[in-house]
Amino acid sequence: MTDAIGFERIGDIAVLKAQNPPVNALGFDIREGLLAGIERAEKDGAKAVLIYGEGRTYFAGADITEFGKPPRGIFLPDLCARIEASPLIVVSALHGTALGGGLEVALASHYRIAVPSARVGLPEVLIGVMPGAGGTQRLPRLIGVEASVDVITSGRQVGAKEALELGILDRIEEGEPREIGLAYTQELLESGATRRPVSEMSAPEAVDFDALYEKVLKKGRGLLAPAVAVRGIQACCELPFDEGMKRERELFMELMNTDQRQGMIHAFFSERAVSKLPELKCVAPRELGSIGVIGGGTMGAGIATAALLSGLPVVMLEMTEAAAEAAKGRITGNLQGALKRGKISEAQFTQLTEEILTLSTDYAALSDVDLVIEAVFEEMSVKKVVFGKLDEVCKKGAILASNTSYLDVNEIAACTSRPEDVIGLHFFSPAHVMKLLEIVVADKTALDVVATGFALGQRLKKISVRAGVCDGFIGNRILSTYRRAADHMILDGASPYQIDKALTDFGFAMGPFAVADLAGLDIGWAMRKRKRAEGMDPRERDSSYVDKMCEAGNFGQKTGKGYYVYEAGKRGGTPNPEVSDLIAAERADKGITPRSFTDEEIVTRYMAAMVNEAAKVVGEGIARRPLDVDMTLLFGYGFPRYRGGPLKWADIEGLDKVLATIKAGAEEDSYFWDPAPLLEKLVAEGRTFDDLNKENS
Ligand code: 3H9
Repeated sequence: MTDAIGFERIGDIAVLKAQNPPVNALGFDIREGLLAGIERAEKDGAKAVLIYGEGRTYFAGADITEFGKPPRGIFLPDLCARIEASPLIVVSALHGTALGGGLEVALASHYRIAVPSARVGLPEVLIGVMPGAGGTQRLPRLIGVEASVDVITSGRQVGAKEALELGILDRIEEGEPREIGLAYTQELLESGATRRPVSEMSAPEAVDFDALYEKVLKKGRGLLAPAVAVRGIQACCELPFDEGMKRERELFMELMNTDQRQGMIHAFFSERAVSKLPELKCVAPRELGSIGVIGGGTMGAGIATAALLSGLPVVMLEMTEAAAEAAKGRITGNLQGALKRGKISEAQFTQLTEEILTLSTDYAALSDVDLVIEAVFEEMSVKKVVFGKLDEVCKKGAILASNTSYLDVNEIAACTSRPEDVIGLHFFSPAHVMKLLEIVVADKTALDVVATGFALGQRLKKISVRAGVCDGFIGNRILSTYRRAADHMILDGASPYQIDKALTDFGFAMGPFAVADLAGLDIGWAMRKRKRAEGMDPRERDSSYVDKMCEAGNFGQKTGKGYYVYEAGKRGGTPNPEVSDLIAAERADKGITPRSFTDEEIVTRYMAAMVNEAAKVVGEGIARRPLDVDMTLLFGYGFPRYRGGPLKWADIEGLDKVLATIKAGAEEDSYFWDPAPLLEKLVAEGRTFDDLNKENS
């Protein structure tokens, strides 16, 4: 027996205790330990076996770190079959999260009891695979096709109460898993209960699985795993149990061999690794009892909403009483949305809006807060005035943060007498919804201030990424390059609609031109004016057709017209025919003969531009690791999760291939200028971005 499973004999019951922290993942040692435990219980003459987990949870699933490595020891599906086939009564007592292979072990047990706080689920599709140890064969036998399709294709966690109602659990009891499990097993033995293998239950009636497959495939927006899992459930209905298990294995292995599985697992581990910085290991964050927000526009109100939802008292500062009222209206509107969706109760709504939110027009109101986030107009001179005032009124040790999306945080810090307390906290709009938070560390920012930024991010349930100071930090800097690639392809002959379609087919939530309409075309217009005033590189290709749209008052969604025309009450828009005319006129003006682009060429160029800039961002230390870039794009820019992020995509695509695209285009177009030295180095050394992640984590 391995140490991962403890064995104890209590009367007629053999107790198998999983002890593989932190989540009792079903790795080699646990699988072998369970097998040995069952065999020993049978040899020892026990009448029943109780399986439970020590620490915070029952088994949270197969050990994902073993995926892609040579198999060792007993396969999980065979272990489940062995547990179910035991002549003893096998009971599982669940607490924490019984997920994936964990729930599959529980389903192979003959009876299941859980504490009320336990959650169960088959979240395999969320890491790009599907249940592979009988989940698609046993669950439908217990709870039917409809409920199984819901649980398996969503990957959601089901609370104990619902699991009991569905029939996944047999009983819920307050207490420790060991104690409630022992009492239940004893009761079963005394009542003369017999083994109850789920595999011997009859399978549910088949439904129209082809239609269901198509429906789930469409809903997955490119993610294959949920739809493939439907085929597993189909096998449950149409084949004998053993045949169904074989089919499940084939489908599982099909998914294991996909790039999507690699992308999803990269995302799973990276979103956990991203906020773990070696330099913060022993650094305690400063106290965070309340925060101030300056500016109650969409961004400031969103930040305040996020803070309030986490229970943090907020002081919102505005310039006038009327502006403060308007800010309160925005925050209240956001919180009403949370109330409607059941995220908060009426009582909480009242508490958040009436008790822990303060509005003021006087800087003195910020004198006692622990951290202030400025979300005022994006102009250095305005920011400097604000930080000068904060320096005067804020208490010693208070953190002064800017929500700037591209301005120099060092310059902002330098206008205070306490640059070590200054940091960038770049939220994404709407800030109470978007998960990304860039934590911009300036030259003099103190480590405990950085740690506090991460603590705030965790409290607000954000994915926090450390970024260095440069124009646009990680995300917006890379965005400006791949946006330029798209703009230049338009000048050369592609249409915005073809580009948007090619990129949404690739998996982006939205194409760049639909995004521009959503953000407001006036933002890019202002940026272009600024760049032109500062003087552009003469080799760079400016385009002005969008300016003409803006001059006519068309700013995208907010005015009803931009690249697309929007009708009130309808989702999405239809292509605006005026845009094609404006583009054609500009090409004619510039003497460009338009050429055609394939969708594949569009994606290749767009992605190569993104990867090249991303590699520069990592090479310059603006992002510490490739995974920091990947998580930025995933959580702030609609990058498809199943591709893992741009640098994971590049690893899978082949860095030499991506570099060749960049080099081929370097003469021709500015978004490919200067192949990133880091990319060239990795290709020369035959290494990948993932190798860098491993070296730096
Ligand atoms: C499966 O079961 C396939 C089978 O059907 C068929 C097989 C043949 N493996 O998230 P946390 C690590 S597929 C390895 O921070 P929380 C995690 O990386 C699996 N490691 O805690 C982290 O490490 P570190 C189906 C795992 O309390 C640490 O544990 N199951 C695994 O916020 C703590 O995790 C799933 O997909 C794993 N399975 O959340 C469940 N799980 O400290 C995936 C976690 O070094 N897991 N780790 O950063 C989760 O959803 C959450 O981790 C859980 C706990 C809800 C369990």
